[in-house]
Amino acid sequence: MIHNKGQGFATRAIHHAYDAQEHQGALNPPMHLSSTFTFENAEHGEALFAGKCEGHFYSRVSNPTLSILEQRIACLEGAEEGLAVASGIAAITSTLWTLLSAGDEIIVDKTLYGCTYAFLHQGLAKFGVTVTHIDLSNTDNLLPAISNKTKVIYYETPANPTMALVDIKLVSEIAKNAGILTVVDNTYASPFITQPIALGADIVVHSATKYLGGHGDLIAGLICAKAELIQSIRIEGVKDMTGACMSPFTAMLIMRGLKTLELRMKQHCESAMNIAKYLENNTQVKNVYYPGLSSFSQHHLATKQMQLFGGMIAFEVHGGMLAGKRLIDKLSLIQCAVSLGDAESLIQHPASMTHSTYSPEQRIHHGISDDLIRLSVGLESCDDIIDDLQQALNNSSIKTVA
Ligand code: 3LM
Repeated sequence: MIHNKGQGFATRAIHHAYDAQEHQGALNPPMHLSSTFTFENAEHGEALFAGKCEGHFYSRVSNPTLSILEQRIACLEGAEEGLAVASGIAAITSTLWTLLSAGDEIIVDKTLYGCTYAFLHQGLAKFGVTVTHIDLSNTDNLLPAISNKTKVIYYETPANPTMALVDIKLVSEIAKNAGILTVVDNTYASPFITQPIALGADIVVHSATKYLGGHGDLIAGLICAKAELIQSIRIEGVKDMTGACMSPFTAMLIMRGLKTLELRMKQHCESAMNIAKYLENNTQVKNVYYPGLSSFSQHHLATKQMQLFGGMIAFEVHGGMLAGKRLIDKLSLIQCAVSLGDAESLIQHPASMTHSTYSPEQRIHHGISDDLIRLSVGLESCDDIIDDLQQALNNSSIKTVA
């Protein structure tokens, strides 16, 4: 294995946990398309099942190709171990089902991705877990919400779709003092921008479908934490509860994506900054939410815990939801689609798409405005993305407010 302590992010994203010379010189890790693995003898099989020796026995539990990816993402997140699963939602469900039991309480942020919200309220709540939302962008709300039943604190930063940030260091400190585990969904930022574990978080979950894969051609999830936690999530959450393992082919595609993660993130961030400024200066645009703007209410926190400010922007145009939808319909380069972190710029309307799992009343309560438009800034030439926004704003009869 290549020893890479002290190497840069991109080097680790390309090389960590793989030595071609151990694989007949193959530059890329081989894809182990094998559901099962043979034992040396019956005693070896028994020892593997009892966890008394290391090795693979069934790909729902572990697989050599996945293992390289798992070590690589753990290295990028600064975690002891990683775990590859079938989707971002599989990462979330496998983790939370492992950590929580009936009677426990989970404190979650006010605003979360739509299907995470649905899982918490329709999934976890059905099995007797109490779900308490608080606005974690104000850390003062946390201590009063903690009870002796609180086992987990869960949040996204930046939050999908509002872009609200959570102070990872502060929340981790409060949680540690109270003996509570924190789980951070790091999908929006990616480990290139924020590494929650270094700031004190216990577990990081990812939708690897997004920036980590980076090309819109797969669905996948990743989990990072201390070895002991990963082992319980692997055995209880993935092997026995969800069965939501990743295919070796998907692992290969993610490792291909990771090779350019740093390059891509730098470009996503540079373009997003330019586009956020362009939108902010446009009189047809009412509000722009981007952590890199000095007008962003949590800009100071962003500069503390984000290396760059990400590729996601939320904004509202004058004239509200209908005007926003008209704008989306006039775009031609920017594609109207959910998901994010792809090479293609993607735009969508959270209230009717990604966050339609919330009722209209819940959306108001959770701070998701009907007027909000979400843009995932892609890797096209930035001027072309701005030109497309400009022509769509010109052609969608959105009023101008000076
Ligand atoms: C989306 N989001 O367009 P998968 N955590 C976060 C996410 O944004 C997502 C997941 C977890 C979107 C997907 S909506 C139908 C499309 C912060 C996904 C779940 O299971 O890999 O999709 O990840 O915002």
